[in-house]
Amino acid sequence: MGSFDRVVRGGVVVTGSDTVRADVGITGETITAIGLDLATDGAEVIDAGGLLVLPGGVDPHCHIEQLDPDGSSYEDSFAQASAACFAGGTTSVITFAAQFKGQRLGPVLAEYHRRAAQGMVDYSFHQIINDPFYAVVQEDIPEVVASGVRSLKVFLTYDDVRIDDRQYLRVLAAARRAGAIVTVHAENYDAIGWLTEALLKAGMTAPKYHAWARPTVIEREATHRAIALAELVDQPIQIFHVSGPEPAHEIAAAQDRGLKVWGETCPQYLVLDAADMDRPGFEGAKFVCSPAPRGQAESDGLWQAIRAGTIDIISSDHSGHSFYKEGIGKQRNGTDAPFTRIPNGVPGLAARMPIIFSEGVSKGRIDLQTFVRLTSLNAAKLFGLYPRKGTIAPGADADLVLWDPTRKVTITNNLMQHAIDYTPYEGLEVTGWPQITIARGRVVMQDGVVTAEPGSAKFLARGPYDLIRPRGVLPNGFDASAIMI
Ligand code: DUC
Ligand code: ZN
Ligand code: ZN
Repeated sequence: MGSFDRVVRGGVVVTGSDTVRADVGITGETITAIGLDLATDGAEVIDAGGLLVLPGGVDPHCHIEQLDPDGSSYEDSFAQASAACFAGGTTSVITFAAQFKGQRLGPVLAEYHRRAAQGMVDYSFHQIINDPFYAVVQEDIPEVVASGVRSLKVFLTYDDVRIDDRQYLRVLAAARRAGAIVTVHAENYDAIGWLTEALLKAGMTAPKYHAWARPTVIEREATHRAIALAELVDQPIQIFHVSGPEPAHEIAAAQDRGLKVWGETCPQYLVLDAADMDRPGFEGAKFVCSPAPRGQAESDGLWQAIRAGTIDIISSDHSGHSFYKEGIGKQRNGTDAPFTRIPNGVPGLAARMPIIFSEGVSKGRIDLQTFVRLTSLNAAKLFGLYPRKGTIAPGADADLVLWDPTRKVTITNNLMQHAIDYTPYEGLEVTGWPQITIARGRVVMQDGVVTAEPGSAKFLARGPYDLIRPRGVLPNGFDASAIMI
């Protein structure tokens, strides 16, 4: 009897730092060896000849079964979303537990745990803070963080969920005390409101005006402010879904000054365009998300920011709203709805890695190691999942994706395996496709067939880690966060 349960044999192993020809030995749920010609006696051999062996993807920003204030939820169940993840090579997600006004966090988080445990993909949460009242800040945030949810998410815009600058400061301070990172949706609430009112008064209500209501400048301003206030509190933050070079420059400037500020972008800002929202009829609603997709110059600028390392994570921001179903999803308010009443977001769990591989590696914009850093390693590091996730190393979870770098695929919705009835990437041709996904040692997807058992997901509790420790640099050396609740 050999020492491995499974051996992935004959592939090219890629991590965030290396590309080597090697076998991977798996014992139980764990990688136990990497080397040439590992003994295979008694082991199941998984042939990786001609394939790349990559760490399973980590998607650190996706909305799954998220509840709306009216009690309805985003369409994908955790089980369906897990299938979509595995189909696209992703084996871990960080999704959201959403607090609404007046709610304590304990029961909110418990409900999302209950839901997520029914899926197959390993998960953690960002705790959304919509209402940082005293008990939430004083008692709940420390408890949530101690339970392993080591990131808080805030919106600086959206009517029902935004927090103002003073509230943002309270959340930053609470995160600093508890040892969590804060992730930020950065757009200027009042400027969007002002522009929106003008557009509606002028009768400009079609989906394409969604982009007019939130031009880049309002994202740049909010990014600048989010960073400045985080500097004031000395609290590490990540700016979510950066849509172009202007907000990316704000992040680069902060990084140049040594601040702990990170940025992510998403495939929609690399391959979609504001013009997509101007398709005939209601079709443009398929592409309505926030920030809005922009144009070629912005996606070129984003690739530059990615190559420079300013943007070091690409998430999906998967937000499933079907397009064709009457009365729900994008049609919730009818097909004549003004842009203000179209649910925001695009689905993308399964499309994320193939699009980034194709647009990045296959088109020569980035190398293989950068692809791994963008799609798994950096998210695992920033959010405290490393080295269990995000790499191929002895002791890491055996989460692997066996990737065919030459396979050409035209993206269609049936390949996405989500509950949503469309993909904004329909018809996009990609080179490079996941052939086998292995999650904690089990083959969970082969040739598009997902075989994982619902209920096999594990919660990924995240303990304290150095990367998100505050720098200890405060204006005047005065730590207001130690005083202000
Ligand atoms: N924007 C978000 O901030 N979240 C979900 C979807 C979207 O478009
Ligand atoms: Zn957002
Ligand atoms: Zn989001």
